[in-house]
Amino acid sequence: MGRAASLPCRRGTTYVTELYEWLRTFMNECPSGLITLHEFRRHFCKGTVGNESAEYAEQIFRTLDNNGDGVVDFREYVKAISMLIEGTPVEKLRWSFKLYDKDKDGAISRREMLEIMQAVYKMSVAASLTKPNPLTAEECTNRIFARLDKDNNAIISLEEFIEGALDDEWIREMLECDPNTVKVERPPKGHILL
Ligand SMILES: [Ca+2]
Ligand SMILES: [Ca+2]
Repeated sequence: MGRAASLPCRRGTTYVTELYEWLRTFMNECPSGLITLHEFRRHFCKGTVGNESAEYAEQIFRTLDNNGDGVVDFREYVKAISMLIEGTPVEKLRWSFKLYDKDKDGAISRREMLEIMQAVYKMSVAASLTKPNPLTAEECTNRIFARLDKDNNAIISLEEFIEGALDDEWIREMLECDPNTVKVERPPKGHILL
């Protein structure tokens, strides 16, 4: 893996580059090789205002912390980053699924999705202000649910999540949860609105 600055800058990699930059900071500041939620949040939220990014950081941390012991080691962290850079679309979607599934019950409820959407939205709000008629986090969650929840049982299973996202570029980009690429503008005319 080269330096973060030399990573290819195609769409969606900004987020990965950022994660990689944090890793470099951790290695300098946490020589124990372990990152606690507190440290992760401190680095993630550096220079940001409000607690939206703190909530989002917490959820990313939970996703990285596989065994839930409140500590992430460098190996877990590096594994996640290399997967986000080189993983297949399905692998990346599996990771995103964990990001949304806060209580780890294997399904995404509307509330779980809305919480993440709201956090990402608040972080992207500066960009969205320039766009006319942005969708709200609620509208966005509703659209994602209408498209992904095929059996209408008010939760999104891993299968529904992956199938639906592979099928629809807008959904996939939204689910990747990259605050840099999240599209909050309304789709162009002619696009089927839900
Ligand atoms: Ca859940
Ligand atoms: Ca369902």
